[in-house]
Amino acid sequence: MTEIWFTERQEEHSGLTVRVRDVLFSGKSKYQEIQILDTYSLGKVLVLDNTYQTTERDEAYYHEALAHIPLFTHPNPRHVLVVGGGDGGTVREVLKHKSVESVDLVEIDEVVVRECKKHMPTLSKGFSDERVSVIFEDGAKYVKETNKKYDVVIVDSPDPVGPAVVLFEKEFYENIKGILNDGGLMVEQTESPLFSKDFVINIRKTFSEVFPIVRQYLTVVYTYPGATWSFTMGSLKHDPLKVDEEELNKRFKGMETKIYYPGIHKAFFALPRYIKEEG
Ligand code: AG3
Repeated sequence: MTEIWFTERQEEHSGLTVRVRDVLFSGKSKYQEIQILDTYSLGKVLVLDNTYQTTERDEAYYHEALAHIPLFTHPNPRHVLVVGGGDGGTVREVLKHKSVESVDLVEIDEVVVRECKKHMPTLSKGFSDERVSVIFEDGAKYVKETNKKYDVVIVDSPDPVGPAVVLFEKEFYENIKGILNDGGLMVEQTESPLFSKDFVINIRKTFSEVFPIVRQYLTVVYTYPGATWSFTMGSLKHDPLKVDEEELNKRFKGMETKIYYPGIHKAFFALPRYIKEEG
């Protein structure tokens, strides 16, 4: 029998390859090529424009870091905006917080949401929660034009190529700052420090031009380039390194997670020397 293998070329001379059991969806939307693959070793996998977006096997390392670090840094997150993240993994984690009253997900591509609802229910199950509204729009345009305000904004973006480049620019962060409530904060996935060291350092500088408190933290995602993955947080008031662990323990009680627990919160912010702030 012919074997099917999928490779994401992650650098010029290397990539990550996985054996495919079945192609559950393959198509082209207005915005991108979309594949949902059933694989032998990673479970179901969402691929956009030939890059791994999320896999059942390692998605918790990414989505829990992206959602719980900002939500537990904010003392009482009630209104949350998620930009991107059409697979639903981030929304699923946000909904675990009892304080959260509304989650708006702004995703440009309806087809991603439709197909993930169909094929990846372990990620997309949160979409049926009544606190969630899905808005199909360009995220950069939404944050510029909306009159709504949020406590926490989470940017679950793709790589900074093509139309996604604007999601990594100062103007975008200024617009997000403009829709934050007092004491609000934002976080964005900011790529691989191993493969894109200068990008990670530069994005920290861009955030610093907009937010008084800027912190970066890391997780591990086997299928992303370099496997070490960074996030950047911009905050108006609350510092993730000053959270009160006892307070977090109270809020965390009964929450089901794979990676996150209050005792690990500050440890996420330990950075290796090559990307650490000088001084
Ligand atoms: N968004 C970030 C994916 C970046 C992966 N890059 C790559 N494979 N080259 C993931 C969305 C998950 N909700």
